Amino acid sequence: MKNFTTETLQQAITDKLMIHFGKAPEDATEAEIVRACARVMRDRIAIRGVETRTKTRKQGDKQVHYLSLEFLMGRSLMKNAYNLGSLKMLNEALTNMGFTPADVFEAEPDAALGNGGLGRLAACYIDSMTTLEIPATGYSICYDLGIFKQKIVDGQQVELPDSWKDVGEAWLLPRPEDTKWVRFGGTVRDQWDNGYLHIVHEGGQVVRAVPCDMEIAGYDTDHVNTLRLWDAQPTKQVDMSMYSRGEYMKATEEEAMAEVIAKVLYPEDNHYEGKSLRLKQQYFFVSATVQHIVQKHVEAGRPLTNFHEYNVIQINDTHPALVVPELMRIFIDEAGLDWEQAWDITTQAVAYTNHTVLAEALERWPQDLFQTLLPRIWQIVQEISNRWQAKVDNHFHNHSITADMAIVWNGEIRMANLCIAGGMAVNGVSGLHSEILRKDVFKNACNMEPHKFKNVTNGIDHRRWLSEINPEMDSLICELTGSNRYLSHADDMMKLDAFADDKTVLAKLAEIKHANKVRFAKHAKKTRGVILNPDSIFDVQVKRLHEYKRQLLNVVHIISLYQKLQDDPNAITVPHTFLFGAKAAPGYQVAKRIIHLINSLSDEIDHNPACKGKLQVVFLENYRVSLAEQLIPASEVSQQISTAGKEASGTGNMKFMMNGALTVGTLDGANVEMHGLLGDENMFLFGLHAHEVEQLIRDGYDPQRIYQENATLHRALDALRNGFRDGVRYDDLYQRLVYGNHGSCADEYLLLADFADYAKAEARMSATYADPTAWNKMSLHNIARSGLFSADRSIADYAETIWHTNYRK
Ligand code: 26Q
Repeated sequence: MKNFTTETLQQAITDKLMIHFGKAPEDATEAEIVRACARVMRDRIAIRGVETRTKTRKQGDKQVHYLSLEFLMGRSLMKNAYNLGSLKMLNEALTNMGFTPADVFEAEPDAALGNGGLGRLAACYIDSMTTLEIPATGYSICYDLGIFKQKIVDGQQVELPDSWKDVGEAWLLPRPEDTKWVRFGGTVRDQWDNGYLHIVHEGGQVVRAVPCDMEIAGYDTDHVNTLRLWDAQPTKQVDMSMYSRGEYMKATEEEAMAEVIAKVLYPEDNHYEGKSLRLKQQYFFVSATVQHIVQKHVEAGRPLTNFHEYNVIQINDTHPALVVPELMRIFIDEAGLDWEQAWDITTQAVAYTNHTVLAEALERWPQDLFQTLLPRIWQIVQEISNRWQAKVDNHFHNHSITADMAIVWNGEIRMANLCIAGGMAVNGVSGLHSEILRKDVFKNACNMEPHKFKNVTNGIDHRRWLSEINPEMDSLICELTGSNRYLSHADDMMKLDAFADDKTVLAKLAEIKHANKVRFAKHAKKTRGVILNPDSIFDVQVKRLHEYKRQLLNVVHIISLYQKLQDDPNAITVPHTFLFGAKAAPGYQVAKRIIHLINSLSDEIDHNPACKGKLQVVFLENYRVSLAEQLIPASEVSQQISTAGKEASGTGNMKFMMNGALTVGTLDGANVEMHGLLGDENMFLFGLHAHEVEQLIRDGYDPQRIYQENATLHRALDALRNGFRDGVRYDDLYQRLVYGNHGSCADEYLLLADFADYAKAEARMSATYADPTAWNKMSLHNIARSGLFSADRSIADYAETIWHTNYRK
């Protein structure tokens, strides 16, 4: 199909505006323009979608089904225009119509159907699967409300609802003809029918799952994939007879229960909560998805016995783990296969990605809840559990291993063990993380079935996270590598290494960074009224707020710098701006206190004249995908300072590296791979290694001793305890670090143990910054070697080692 020209695009947008809003371009608001543009793009992509599906069906290609409770898509307008090769035309068309393209793009709300890393990963992967022409579908829930909007009021986080759909819905294509029905509760009984035994599940409540599709265009390809978002609707219409009987509330009850399922995304990141509604969400989208996949397979005229040869189901963490019993249910209850056949197919079709080793994030559902809500699935899970336990017993003859690997145990269902038993592959998301899974978290399972355990290091959509958001850098890369081939072959960026001693190139690099900083400073001033100094180091930590990510270590270090500056006004020679952005889960009190602290410290430093032009702390409200897109190209230092062994991979680290920021970090997650590419000389590593963390905790960690022995740290922690000029004290955080509080052990994440080395790394970083040539050279090496972290590489790894599908090379 031919590309848009500026004229055809402009005409199409104008037509949409008139048809949908009855408006001429000059009367349209920016939001209306966004919706019109989205519809135009959507139509174009939808046509290619039809062609793609026809081709896939004809060729009988194996399909990938990527299930995730989260897809953190962000904005789509620029992305789709970019992938369709129409970004230039769109810019021109908008300008011709009297709009400022940047303002139009800025008016699109983020589709924020995710919390952070895991959800954004799914979004990057669907782009790469499409670009690599893998027939793939993403499945999730069409939440009304995405992750909450964060407001800072008096230094503290306040959550506001995020209704993204008013505008965002323009991307969605409702597909009522593919509606599925999902049953909750009720009873299960056996029934004999013509000599056959049937399972009958009846009663309870049936919810309608209606697909809303978001079509996904790939880069430089006509291939289109679909992100299928299930919306929940009541089956019964509101019962009018109840109304007339005066049972007004009861009449709307069922409707309310159905609709609440797709109401809101759970805002906990890396933390499990055993809420009944969450389990409903999981089964709702899993059941609708599995019904759909099996139906399509059958409609293609194929027997279920080869289901796994044509379908692979990748599950994003354990959240969609119910695919295992749901496949079994459909194969057995609906298709009449016997248990062995059904198990054989299921365990060859499902693959599980683990994203965390934090104990509090591992899903374990209470049996009572599970049994009431999903009676038939519960029966199947029990059978799976019993058979698995027999297999484990038979292999190890060891009671504690049986307990460790059990699926149902002590009145709980352990979803990770269900995924390991019910799938053909388990992968971690970085080398270190996969090693920890094999040697520690899942060591017994790995002993029994080592072939299942794989690693696929995470990656990011480098077209979005580099080319699209940093166009000047994109031009420089194209110029230096001789073409734009790097867009589909990220390893081409390696060619940049050859320019490490080229003064002109290094100067150009510095110039681009500075221009991005100025642009970001303008944006920050316009949107939030903060004044940033573009001639200071932009030192950035943006990610969800979690103790293991150690934002507090960064803060304590800044306090120590502040105190140093008070002793000696010349202590800081390179002006330094520390930028933070983070949402805290609404119920995570400690995380909220840390946000408050950052704002207190920011205020303190702002009011101290000695800090002027030298030191600044800024908390950026409502950190989200679209803010990251503006901030990352302007960043110079990337803080990746989690306690070693705790961050499964990290993906923000990759985005910063690709945009030329230098990392201050621990040897954790994918930082380890980064270090392998860069060496000690191109990043600022510090801190304990994962095995040393383990060792220290085994030997008995004593933060009090460190507090007593390190005078700088002692002083900084005392200041934290007493608080700053706003009068808020942080004794609770102090206690947590030094003595332990609320039953937690002191300093669980070893901030104090790593403090001294962290301060040294920051000092090395500042000293290097003072030498622009050295800095720019390191920056260049970072960009050059970041190609490994393209999601295209990750997806190629999945295709080769787990999915066994073809892909465009
Ligand atoms: C589970 C049950 C009930 C409610 C919520 C949850 C839940 C929700 C989100 C549990 C975990 C998450 C998110 C986890 C996550 O984002 N993990 C991150 O995944 C990234 C992609 O692989 C990694 O880079 C990060 O290291 C990892 O922390």
